[in-house]
Amino acid sequence: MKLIIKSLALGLAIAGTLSAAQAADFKPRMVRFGYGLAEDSNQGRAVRFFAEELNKASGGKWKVKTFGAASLGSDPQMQNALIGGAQEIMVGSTATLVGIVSDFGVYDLPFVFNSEKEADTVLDGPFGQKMMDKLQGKGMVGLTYWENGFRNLTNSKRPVNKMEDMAGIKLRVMQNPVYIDMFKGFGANAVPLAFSELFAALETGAVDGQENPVTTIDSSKFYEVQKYLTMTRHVYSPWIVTASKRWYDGLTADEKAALQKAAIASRDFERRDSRAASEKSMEVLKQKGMQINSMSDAELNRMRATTKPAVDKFAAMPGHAEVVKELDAELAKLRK
Ligand code: TF8
Repeated sequence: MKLIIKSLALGLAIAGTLSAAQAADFKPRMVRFGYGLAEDSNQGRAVRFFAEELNKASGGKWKVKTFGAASLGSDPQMQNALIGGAQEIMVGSTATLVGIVSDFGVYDLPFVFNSEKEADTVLDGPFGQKMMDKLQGKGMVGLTYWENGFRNLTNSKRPVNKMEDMAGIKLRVMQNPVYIDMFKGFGANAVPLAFSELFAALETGAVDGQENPVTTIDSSKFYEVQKYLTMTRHVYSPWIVTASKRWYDGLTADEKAALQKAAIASRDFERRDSRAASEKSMEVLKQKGMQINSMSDAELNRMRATTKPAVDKFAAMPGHAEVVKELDAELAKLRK
């Protein structure tokens, strides 16, 4: 008996010297982490970083598998898989969440953020957290925001130097009413479509154009099917990493803490990586033969004025006026 106790004590002493990861309360789990962009993209790199952090933190007990290029489905399909518990983690555009929590459309209001720094401060602060908390009642848990980036316009028809140049262009937009209203206001023919169908739609000419940050235009090889790029920066688009609430609720406290820690580390990695990639992508797009132009401030101001009905329409929906006011207040604090 004494011997058993002695060897138990010895066992515990050895366990004590093992890494914190092995001592922490992790259960063996298979975790599916899905995303929509190409594997070779800023999104893919950050997903792999996140997965690696979790695998390490769990001492190998978690097997986090990554699934790129919408192989688990488009953003809305993955959201439903999270809610139903058929998938554990995803990252996608906040804009595609409006079918679940319509308040998320606030981030898509045109020309809201002036800089990446403003976006970081608001998203990582109480406003961003409050928005994430709204997902809990719908079966999802918001973990962190990553940068997708300022969105710019591409098309295969003509250079867009002024708003009128968008007239009649069949433009793919995300499945989100703010984008549909905004681009209709600009005179384009806005067509909502899942990102996973976008390349084919551009290639076949089903649509003439689209809008996304330069990193995505590069990683999705849109330069193969788009000639003109206009630096409109009309919306700052965040990505959001979310988990299935059903799954999350079954995690141990140690697992939840590790998930949170890895989320923050991935955020810092992703933003640094995306910002560096953005500069490189501009060079790639030029080199691939895209014709790139900027828009004058006067023209951008004219566009902004044109979006007023779209903004008013969003604000008139239940609860939205309050959300817009809260975001404006956060931004006012930063700008004074
Ligand atoms: C879009 C978005 C996408 C993201 C990505 C699939 O245009 O910007 O790039 O939702 O996660 O649909």
